[in-house]
Formats: sequence, C-alpha cells, structure tokens
Amino acid sequence: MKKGRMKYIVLIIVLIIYGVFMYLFFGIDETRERKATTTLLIGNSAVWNYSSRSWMNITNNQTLSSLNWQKFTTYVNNQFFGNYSVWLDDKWYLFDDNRQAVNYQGDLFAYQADFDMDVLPFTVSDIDDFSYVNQVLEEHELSSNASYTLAKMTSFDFDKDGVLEDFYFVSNVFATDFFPDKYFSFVFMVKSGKIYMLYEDVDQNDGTNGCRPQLYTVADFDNDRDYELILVCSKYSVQTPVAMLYEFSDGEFKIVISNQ
Ligand SMILES: [Ca+2]
Ligand SMILES: [Ca+2]
Repeated sequence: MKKGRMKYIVLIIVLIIYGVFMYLFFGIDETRERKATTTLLIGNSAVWNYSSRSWMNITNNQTLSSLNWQKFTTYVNNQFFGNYSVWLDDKWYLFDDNRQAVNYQGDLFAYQADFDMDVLPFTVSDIDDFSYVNQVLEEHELSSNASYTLAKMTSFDFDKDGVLEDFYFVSNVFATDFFPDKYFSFVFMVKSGKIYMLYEDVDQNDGTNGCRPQLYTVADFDNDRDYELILVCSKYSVQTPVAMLYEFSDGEFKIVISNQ
C-alpha cells in the first residue's frame, strides 16, 4: 500500500518537472516569437515592416505618411540617439515631445516594435591585414595589387559564440585618381579562417557604375535572438541607395528583404 502511493507521488513529481521543462523550452519561446512586429526606417533608402514572420517593403505614400508623428527609437551612425517622433519630407525629420525639431547628422536607423530590439553598436576602421581581401580578389581574377576607394573592416560577435567575426568592405568604384578596367565591390565575413560572402559585384568600369557598400545596422530585427544585418549600397548620383537585410542560415548569408 505504501509502495503504491510512493509510485504515484514519484509519477506526479516527474509530470510536474516535465511540465515546467516544456514551458521553459517551448512556452517562453512561443511567447517571444509572437512579439515580433516591427517597422524599420533605413535612412532615405527603405521602410520595412515585419509581422506574422514576413517582411514587406512599404512604398505606398499613404502608408508612409501614416507614420508621421509616430514615435520611433532612433540611432544615428549606429549610436543610440533617442526616442523621437518622425516626419517624412525629403528625408525623415525628428521631433521631441514638444514638437521641436531635433537635428541629426549622418545615417539614421529607426524602429518601432512590440519588443526591445537588440541593436549592436560597431565602429569601422582601416584594414591592417589584406590577406583575406587579396584571396577574394584573386578568386575573382582581379589583381591583388589593387587601388581602393573603400577599404574598411569591423569586428563583432555576430553569432554570439564569444569569438569576434571580422567583416571586410572593399571597393574601387567611382575612382577619380585612377581608372581600373574592372570595378569591384565586396563585403564578406571571416570566421575561423573561412570567408562568407555577403555582397560581390564585379564588372567593366565606366567610372560611375557599381555601388559603394556600407554596413548600416546590426540587430536582432525579428526578435529570434540571432543577429541580422543591413547593408546599404550607394550608387553614383542616384538618390535612393540599395538596401538589403541579410540573415545567416545554413552556413551562408541570405537576403531576406531588399528595396530593389
Ligand atoms: Ca562569434
Ligand atoms: Ca533575428
């Protein structure tokens, strides 16, 4: 009799532990996934909306103007800038709570979301070691003895494993003091000695074609705990740059949404 009761108690305890375990690993996950609706302003390049696990370009003027006077969390040149109301004219203007204009200089990233977005600050610096750049140039049959109009890098822990990844940005587009036969633009990540390409463009150079890539924002835009990143590529004398949001999955970078 006593033994039989003990069995039930053990069974109930096991069921409770199982229930708590399932809640922690699946229940919380589902709660987090539900909170993933956001609108992103990528400077003058794009306005993207994410809801029900899908991305959408917002280009409709009526929808865009419906964002006017709405409050956004803003970053300028990858630094937190403040919570301001936005207003779209020739660019996004920012206003404080007293509707006083707030000036900003540089690249604006702003979001509105039903969750606190994890935005990763970073700074770019000159490339000190060109060995990976030369490897990429040689793989594209370009001379490693190249002149550049862009040669920058930055490092951060993109996959959150405690080790920094290096991101390289190189290009020779829009050169004025030299004239290469071919232009190139590359953006790639190096992790454990391996190159992962984000952006590659090589073609005949006419001095004004191609575009100049730039890392714009690194953040967990969809609240799934993995970082994604936004590249912006500026064309010669064209107003709207190309904007692309990348995710890293199955060992490669994929474009999730672009304004093109
Ligand atoms: Ca890492
Ligand atoms: Ca994410």
